[in-house]
Amino acid sequence: MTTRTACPYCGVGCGVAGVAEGRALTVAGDPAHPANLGRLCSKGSALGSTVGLEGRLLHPAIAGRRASWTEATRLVARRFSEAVARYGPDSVAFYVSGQLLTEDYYAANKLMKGFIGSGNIDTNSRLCMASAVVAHKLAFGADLVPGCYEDLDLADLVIFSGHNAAWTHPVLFRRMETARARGQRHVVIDPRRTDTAEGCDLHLPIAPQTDVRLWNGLLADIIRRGAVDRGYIAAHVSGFADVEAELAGSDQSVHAVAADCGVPAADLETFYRLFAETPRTVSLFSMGANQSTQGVAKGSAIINVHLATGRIGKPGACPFSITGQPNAMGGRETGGMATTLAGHMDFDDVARARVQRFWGAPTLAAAPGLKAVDLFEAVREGRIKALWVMATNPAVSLPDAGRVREALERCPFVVVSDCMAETDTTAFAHVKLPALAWGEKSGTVTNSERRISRQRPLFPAPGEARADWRIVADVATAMGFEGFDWTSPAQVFREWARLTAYENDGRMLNLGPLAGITPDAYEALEPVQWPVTAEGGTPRLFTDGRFQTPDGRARMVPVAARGPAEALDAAYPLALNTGRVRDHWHTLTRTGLAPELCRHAPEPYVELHPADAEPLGIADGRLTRVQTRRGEAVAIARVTDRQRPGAIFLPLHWTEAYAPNGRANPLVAARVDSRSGQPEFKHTPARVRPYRETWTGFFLSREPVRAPAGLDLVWRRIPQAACQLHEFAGRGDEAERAALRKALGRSTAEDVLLFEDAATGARREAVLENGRIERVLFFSTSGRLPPRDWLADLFALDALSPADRGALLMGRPAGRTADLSPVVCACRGVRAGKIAAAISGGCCSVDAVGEATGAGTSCGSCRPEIARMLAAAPKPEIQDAA
Ligand SMILES: Nc1nc2c(c(=O)[nH]1)N[C@H]1C(S)=C(S)[C@@H](COP(=O)(O)OP(=O)(O)OC[C@H]3O[C@@H](n4cnc5c(=O)[nH]c(N)nc54)[C@H](O)[C@@H]3O)O[C@H]1N2
Ligand SMILES: Nc1nc2c(c(=O)[nH]1)N[C@H]1C(S)=C(S)[C@@H](COP(=O)(O)OP(=O)(O)OC[C@H]3O[C@@H](n4cnc5c(=O)[nH]c(N)nc54)[C@H](O)[C@@H]3O)O[C@H]1N2
Ligand code: SF4
Ligand SMILES: [Mo]
Repeated sequence: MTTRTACPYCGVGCGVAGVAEGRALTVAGDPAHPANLGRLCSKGSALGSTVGLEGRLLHPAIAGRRASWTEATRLVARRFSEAVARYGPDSVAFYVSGQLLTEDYYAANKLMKGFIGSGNIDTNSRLCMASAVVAHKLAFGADLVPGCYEDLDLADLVIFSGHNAAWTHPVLFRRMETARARGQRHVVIDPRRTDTAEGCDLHLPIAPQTDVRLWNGLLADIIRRGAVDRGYIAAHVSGFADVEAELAGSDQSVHAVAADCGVPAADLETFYRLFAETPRTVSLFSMGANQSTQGVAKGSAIINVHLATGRIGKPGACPFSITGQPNAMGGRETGGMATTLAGHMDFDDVARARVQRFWGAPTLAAAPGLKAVDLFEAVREGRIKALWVMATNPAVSLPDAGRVREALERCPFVVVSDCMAETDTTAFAHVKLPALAWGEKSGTVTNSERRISRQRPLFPAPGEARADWRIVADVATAMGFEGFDWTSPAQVFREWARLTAYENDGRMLNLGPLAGITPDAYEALEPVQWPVTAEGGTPRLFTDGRFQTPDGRARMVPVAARGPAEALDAAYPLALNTGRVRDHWHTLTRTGLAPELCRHAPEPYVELHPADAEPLGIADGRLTRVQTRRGEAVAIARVTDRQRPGAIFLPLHWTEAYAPNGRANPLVAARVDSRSGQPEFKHTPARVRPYRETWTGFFLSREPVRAPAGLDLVWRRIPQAACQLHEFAGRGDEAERAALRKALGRSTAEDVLLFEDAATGARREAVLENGRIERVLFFSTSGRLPPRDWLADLFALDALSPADRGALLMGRPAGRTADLSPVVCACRGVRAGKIAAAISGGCCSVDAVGEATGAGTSCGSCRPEIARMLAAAPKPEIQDAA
C-alpha cells in the first residue's frame, strides 16, 4: 500500500509516496503534490536508508537507566513544577525545533506560555528564520510570506541572495532550471561561487556582509532611473520618503557601491539594469541574509526594493524568504518563538486576554521569553533550573558551542526528547524521552509557501516511542493542568485551527474552515495554503495591496549598511563562513545513516582561495587547522577559486560522534542581530595553519568506534555500506600509534594478517574470523595509504577468496587500480573520475554524461556539479570551416 506523506528534510516540503514492508521502505516523489510534482532530491530519495532502528532511542531513560513512561513523566512534571514553585515560571525553559509537527509545537507552546506562564519557549528557527520574521513584521504587520512556488515558475528574473538553492532546496532549484529553459534569468549574490552560481546568468561574489549596501544601492539606482512605482507607493506603502532620505546620506553611485561590495562595477550595473527592466522578479533570501548581525536590515533592504517597485502580490513578483526546516513555518505560526504569543498574536493585553480565554489558562506569559542564545546563557548562569530540549541538537548547532556544552553540563535538570539515543545533546540529558521519528509520526507541517501538508505514518511505533505532542500533553497533565486530554493529532489540529479563527479581526493566518475537520477529513487532508477560506487555500498574499498593519499599508524601513559585529584584523584575517553540503542534513543523526549520502562530502573540509592557502603552505587535500578566538577545528583543505580571497567556508554538519575535531560551532562567535536575536553564523574572524601530521591511518570495523579519549588525534568516522571507516591522523611518534592500537582493542581472533615495515613506518593488520573480515588497521608515516573502497566492500562478503586474502594487506585487488575520486552522483554512485572520462571521451552536455555514466539521471541533485565539470573541462579545438 502506498502512503502519501511529506519529506522530513527541507522547507520545500516535497510530497513522498512511500511503500513500507516491515521496516523496509521504498520511496518515490508524489506526482500529485504541488511542491515537487513527483521529484525528490538525493536526500529524499535516500529516505529508505534512514528508517532502520539502529541507534534509536526506544524507551525512556533516567540518569542512563531504563525507566517507565509513568516514572519519567512524573519526574519531569515534578522537577518543572518544583522549579516554578521555588523560582518562578521564568526559571524553566523549552528549546524546540522546526522539525516538530505543528501539533507538537502547538502543545509545547500552550503548556509553556499558557499554563507554566513563561515566554521561555524558543526554537532553533531563531538560528534560521528569526531575522526574516522581524523584517516581515516590520513591513507587512505580521510574519507573512507573500509568494508561492508558482511565482518561481512565472518569474523572468530570480535573485538568490545568500541562498545555495542547488544544494539546500534542490527540487525547487530544478523547477527553476526548467523555467530557465524558457528564458528565466538567475542572479546569485553570494561570496562563494556555489553550484547555484555556477552557470547562472550573473554571479555577484560580494564581500561578506555587504548585502545592505548592495540592495540600498539598487533602490537608489531605481530611483535615479525613475523606475519607482509611484502609483503603488501612493496607494499602498508608507515610509518611502524616510528611506529616500536615508539613501541620500551616502554615496549611492554604482562605482561607490561596487567598490564597497567588492564586485566589478560593470557587473553591478548589469544587475541593476536587469532588475529595473524585469517586472516579474522574485528575490529569494536565505541564510546568507538571515544569519547576520544585520539580518533584519538585509531582509528589510530586499523588501524595500520590492515595495518601491510594487513587485509584490503579483504573479512572478515578490520578496521570498525561503524556510529551511520542514516545519519552520509551522513553528512561527503556532508561537514556537519566544517573541510571539500564538497564532501570529503578540504579547499586547488584548491578545493575551484572548488567548488566555481560548485556552482557559490559569495564567499567561506576560512578556516575550529568552531568545535561543540568551536562553542558553541564562542556563549557563544558573538562572534556568530545568530545560527541555525537543527535536534539536543545540550542543552542535548553537554558536560558541563550547559555552553551550558548559551550560548543559551545569543545568540542574535537562530533558531531551529525541529519536536517537546518542546525540551530542542527549549526552547531557538527565532524562531522555523517546520520540516517534519520521515515518512513524502523524500530523501536519507547513512549507515555505505556507502550504500545510500531512506527514502520515508508514510504520507502527517502535519500542515505547511516542508522539512529541503526546509526551508534552502527558507531562502537562501530570503537572495538574487541564486542556491537554487530546487523544489524536487530529484533535490537536482542530484546536489549533480554531485558535487561528478565534476572535479573528484581521489576522491573515486563519485556518477557520479546518476548525471542524473530522478525523477522516484530517486523514485525507490534501496540501493547502493558508489563509484557508471557504473556497480553499490562498497561493498569493497582498494581491489587493492590503497588508496586516493597522492602516493596511506596507511600511518601508530605512536601513543603514554596517560591517559585521567582529571586524577582521591581522591576527584573524579571514572571514569564516559556515553552511551546508548537498547530501547531509544538519547534525547527521539521519543522513549519517545512509552511506550513499556520506560520499559526496565524506568528512569535514575547509574551502579557501589559493591566494590564502599557498603562502601558508596549505595544499589541496591536506589537513588544515582553522582557528578563531573561540576555538579550533581541523579539516581537509579544498583549495579553490570558488572562494573569495580572504573568505573561507566550513560546513556545519559534523559532531562529536563523527568528527570531534571537525565541528564548526566551537569556532563561531555568539554575536546576534539585536532585533531578531539571530546569530552571525556567516562571519567570524579566523586564520588557518597546516596541521602537519606526522602519520595517518584508517580503521575499518563492523561497528562505529568513538575517538579514543586522551589521544590528540584528528578523527573522522565515515559510514560505508557494509562497515564503518575511521580515518585518523596524529602528530606523535610510534608511542602514539601504539596507544591507539591498544585503545582500538587487541584481537582475540586467531587469524591476524600483519605487515610491518619499520623503515617506512608502515603497519597494516587485518583480523579475520571464520574466513570473514572483521577489522582492518593501516598506519603510515609516509602519507601513502591504499584506497579504502575495496577493503570496505570486502565486509559485505561472508568469506574471502584466497585471492582477496592474498591481496588484503596491499589494500587493492591484484591487477586493478581503483578510482579514488569523490562520488558526484549519490543515487547511482558515480565518481568524478568516471564523469571526467566521459567528458574527455566527447560527452558535451549533462544529458550526454548521464547517458554514458548514469550520473544525474535519478534525482538530479548532482546536475549542477556535472555542469561545472563540463564548463571547466578543456574545450575541444573547433576548426573553422574554410
Ligand atoms: N542539503 C541540505 N539542505 C538543507 C539543509 C541541510 O542541512 N542540508 N538545511 C535546511 C535548513 S534548516 C536551512 S536554514 C536551509 C539553508 O539554506 P541556504 O541558506 O541556502 O544554506 P547555507 O549553506 O547555510 O547558506 C547559504 C549561502 O549564504 C552564503 N553567504 C554567506 N555569507 C553571505 C553574505 O554575507 N551575503 C550573502 N549574500 N551570502 C552569504 C554562503 O556562502 C552560502 O552559500 O537549507 C535547508 N536545506
Ligand atoms: N555554523 C552554523 N551553525 C548552524 C547553521 C549554520 O548555517 N552554520 N544553521 C542553523 C540552522 S538554520 C538550523 S535550522 C540549525 C539546525 O540544527 P539542529 O536542529 O540542532 O539540527 P538537527 O540535526 O536537525 O537536529 C534535530 C534533532 O532532532 C532529532 N529529531 C528528528 N526528528 C525528530 C522528532 O520528530 N522528534 C524529536 N523529538 N526529535 C527528532 C534528531 O535526531 C536530531 O537530534 O542549525 C543551525 N546552526
Ligand atoms: S528538496 Fe529534497 S530534502 Fe527538500 S523536501 Fe524535497 S526531497 Fe526533501
Ligand atoms: Mo535552518
